[in-house]
Amino acid sequence: MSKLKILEFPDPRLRTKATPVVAVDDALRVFIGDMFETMYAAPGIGLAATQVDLHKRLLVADVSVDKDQPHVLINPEIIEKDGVTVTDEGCLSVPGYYEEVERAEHVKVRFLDRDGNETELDAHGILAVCIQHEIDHLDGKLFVDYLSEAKRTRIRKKLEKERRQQNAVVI
Ligand code: GNR
Ligand code: NI
Repeated sequence: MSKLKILEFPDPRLRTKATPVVAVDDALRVFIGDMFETMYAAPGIGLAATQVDLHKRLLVADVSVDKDQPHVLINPEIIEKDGVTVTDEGCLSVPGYYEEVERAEHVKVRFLDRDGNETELDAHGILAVCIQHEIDHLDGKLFVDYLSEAKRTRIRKKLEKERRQQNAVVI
C-alpha cells in the first residue's frame, strides 16, 4: 500500500469532471487500498479519487469513531435526498479551513461496491454529508464554492501564500 499525494485548492486538476469506472478489477482494488491508507493517515472521513489525481468516479468514506466501517462507492448516483442539515465542513484539499455548508440530511445512493456489485445505501447525518461532499469532488466542485466569492478568494490567497512560503523553505 502507498500513501497518495492530495491535490490542494486552487489546483485546476480539482476542477476535472471524473468519468465512470468501466472495470472493477484488481488494479482498482489496489488503488482503493491506497485511498483508504491516504484518508486514514490524513486523517479524514472521506476521500474522492479526484483529490488524488485519478479522474474516475470513485470515493471512499469512513465516518466511524473506531475507523472500522469503510465504504467504497464506485459510480455513485444519488437517487433520493431529503431534509436539510448544516455542517461545519472541512476538506483535505482546503487544509485548515472550516465553514458551514447546507446539504440534504438523508441521501439514498446507488453504486457499485468493491466487488462490482450494484448496491444501495441509505445515509443520514455526517455520512450523508460526506457522500455529497465527495460526489461534488467527482464533479469538480469544492465546499468553498458554496461560500461567498469574497470568502473563497480570501481562502485561495492564504493557501497560495502558504504554498509560496513552503516552497521557499526547500530552496
Ligand atoms: O475529513 C473530512 N471531514 C469532513 C467534515 C465535514 C464535512 C465533510 C468532510 S470530508 C473531509 C475529507 C475530504 O476532504 N473529503 O473530500
Ligand atoms: Ni474534500
